[in-house]
Amino acid sequence: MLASVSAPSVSAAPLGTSGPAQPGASTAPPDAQAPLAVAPVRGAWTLSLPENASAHGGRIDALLASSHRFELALAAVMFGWLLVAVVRFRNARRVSPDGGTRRSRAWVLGLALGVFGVVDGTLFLGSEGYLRDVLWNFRVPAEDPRTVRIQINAHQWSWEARYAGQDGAFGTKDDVVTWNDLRVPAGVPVWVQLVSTDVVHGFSLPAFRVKLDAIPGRVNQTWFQAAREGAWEAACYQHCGTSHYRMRGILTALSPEAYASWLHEAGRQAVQAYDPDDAAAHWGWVWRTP
Ligand SMILES: [Cu+2]
Repeated sequence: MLASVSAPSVSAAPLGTSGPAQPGASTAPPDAQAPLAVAPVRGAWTLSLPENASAHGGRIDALLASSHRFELALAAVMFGWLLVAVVRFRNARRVSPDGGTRRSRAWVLGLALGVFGVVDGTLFLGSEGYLRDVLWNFRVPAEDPRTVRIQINAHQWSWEARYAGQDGAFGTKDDVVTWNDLRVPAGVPVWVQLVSTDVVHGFSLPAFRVKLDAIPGRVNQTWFQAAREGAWEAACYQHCGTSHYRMRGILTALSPEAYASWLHEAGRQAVQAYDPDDAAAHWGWVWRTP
């Protein structure tokens, strides 16, 4: 997979101990009996996609929309033809097919190939463009000096996130660690590297059209960019045990200034609370660019 790098030394320790205290962030392991971090969305039944909060999510939505338009058009043509055939030949006695003429077979083959070329060709080109420009294009977060890097450690049943802090280096005293609480600046690339310490989890940001497997023993990565400020769900989409349904967090996109001041204060408190003997708090890996 292009979207992943092999795991260097992932020293994610056994979990269950809290990291350093952060201001305004969930830093303690979630209590299994506590209310959900994010209230379930109770809205009217809808067939539409979740709102799009990503700078690039519109391209995924456009692909889905064109796929649906093709499906609708093909279904309309096929059902229409079926209806015509049933009505027009309702009194026909002959039931065995004659295989058609050469000409009719050529028509069928040509039509099938034409439909395949147009429908699958459009989807292929759209997908390929998205992979090239966005999903696999790590040059964007790598070359943008504002990029926020986050290491996420998935485990039963929460998301533990690590920020490099003010010094920009992971594995130092000012690393900021949060639980089920992702904070990012709006309008800035966010580069996520993801591991799991137990079973396979699925990191999902529905409003950002982001899905990424968290697999024990390897580091997967993706990037996205919040189009605006707000708060959205971060969910696990891979059934991962009895409390899978509780494995939810919240992603908050702040203004760049609010994000910077949060990180500054959280890093300051992390330095104060740093405990060199708390082995469980010192997970992480060397950030590598593919
Ligand atoms: Cu999970």
